[in-house]
Amino acid sequence: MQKNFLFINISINSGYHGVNHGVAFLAPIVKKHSYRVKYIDITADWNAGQFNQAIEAFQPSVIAFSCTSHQLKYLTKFSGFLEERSDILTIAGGVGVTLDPEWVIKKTSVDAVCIGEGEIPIENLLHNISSKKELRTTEGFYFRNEKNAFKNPPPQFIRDISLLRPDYTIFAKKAVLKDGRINLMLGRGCVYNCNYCSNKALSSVYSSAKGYFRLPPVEQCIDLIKGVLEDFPEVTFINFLDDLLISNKIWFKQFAHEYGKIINLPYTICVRAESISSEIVDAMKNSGCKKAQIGLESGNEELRKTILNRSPDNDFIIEKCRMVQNAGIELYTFNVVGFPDEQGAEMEETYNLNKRIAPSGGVCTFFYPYKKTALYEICKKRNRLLPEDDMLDITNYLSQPSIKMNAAEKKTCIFYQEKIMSYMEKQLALTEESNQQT
Ligand code: B12
Ligand code: SF4
Repeated sequence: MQKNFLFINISINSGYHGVNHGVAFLAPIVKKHSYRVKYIDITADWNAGQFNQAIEAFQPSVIAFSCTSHQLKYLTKFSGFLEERSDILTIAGGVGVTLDPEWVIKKTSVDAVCIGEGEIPIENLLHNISSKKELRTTEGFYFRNEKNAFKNPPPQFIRDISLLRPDYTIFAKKAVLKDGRINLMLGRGCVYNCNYCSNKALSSVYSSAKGYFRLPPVEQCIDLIKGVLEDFPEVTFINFLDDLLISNKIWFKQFAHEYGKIINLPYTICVRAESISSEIVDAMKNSGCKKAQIGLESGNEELRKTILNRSPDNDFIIEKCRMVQNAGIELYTFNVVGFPDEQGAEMEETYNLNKRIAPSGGVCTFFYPYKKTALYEICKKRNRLLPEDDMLDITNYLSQPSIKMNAAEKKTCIFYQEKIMSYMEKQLALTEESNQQT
């Protein structure tokens, strides 16, 4: 039997072209089982001919799709092209699949779907394949059957992630490295519970979510980074995508110290106002942090607290942002408009909060209600959800309002998204100009 394993990342009009970090962590496990691994990033709406041509070139025995909720429509389409291929085992995983495995089993043609983190389920599946055991009882996978599905709940998530190592060599080099910059993830999960975010829902697929937020020991993180730098010696800048590296003060201070001493490359980090202190900012600065990204989401305190479940008030946020900026670290903000019943005046407050902070740049996206989140339920109760087919047509959160709105609400929402984005573009131009002068 061919031992060729093909990962397919579905990313059509997703607003992002880069690596899939989840797949980077799964690839070493597949390789360990002596498979040849290939990764395809589908970024255009391929027809059957294009799809089959790409498949034939590799002759896989397993095809593993990965996608977010925004790409599920294409999972249906592409897995449909493989419906007659009983020689290929087709599986799917990722955030979009984890949040609604029942939908995926019903509406797509994949043989099995993985719920939650894939390391243990993939290991078990490949083990069962090589030892010719019954696949349909593999933990963490729902298997399609003619009438219903074989449902095997996920095993407990890996508590100690210190030995997990991503393999970025499976991706095209231009996806991994952009102008010497690389994106990395060190931890898993989050301690907060923002109503619009999928994190809580992702952790709740486990029988116990206790300990879901995990950071490897500092030594292992440095080892992981060193391994990546051996594979990609051209790296000159690291973007850490983790939400919460600074949330554990003791861990972060130790990490910053070791990172500055051993890795010593400039980097970007995500921050939350609650975790910023002068000690943290000093540690960031002294270890080479050049940029920090903070989620403001909305400038209206009431909306932020009651609808988004984010508690700090504006003055507190501004004070923390100043601490970062005064240390000479560029600050970028994330903002969202188009929450259920959000008024123009509230979006104006988001604009005004940004003006008070004067960030080096940032983005403003449209709210999208992800299944199993608290805000999805709020939208449902308030009759704000779009019909399912319309939701599936929205392939990212950058292009359009994503809940039911009347024409005037929609116009206001688009107006403010554009207003905040154009402010960000101006701020970014100023930042670039001042960087060129220094
Ligand atoms: C880092 C990150 C990014 C990075 C990198 C994304 C990437 N593809 O790796 C950047 C900033 C570029 C990004 C972009 C976007 N992101 Co993002 N991102 C995250 C974040 C913070 C962490 C994701 C991550 O790497 N986790 C760590 C890895 C190890 O976990 P994982 O990806 O889930 O993979 C594991 C399992 O899902 C599973 N698995 C994954 N694929 C497969 C396949 C098979 C076959 C199997 C068996 C298992 C399996 O095994 C993996 C290892 O355990 C999450 C929030 C979160 N905490 O999850 C949001 C999140 C995934 N992003 C989200 C979104 C919406 C986007 C964008 C669409 C935004 C946009 N442009 O509009 C794009 C789309 C990117 C894309 N096409 O993948 C949403 C997805 C919501 C949803 N329900 O689908 C999330 C959950 C945040 C949220 N708002 O709730 N993102
Ligand atoms: S938005 Fe960020 S801080 Fe809030 S729960 Fe999600 S990952 Fe955590």
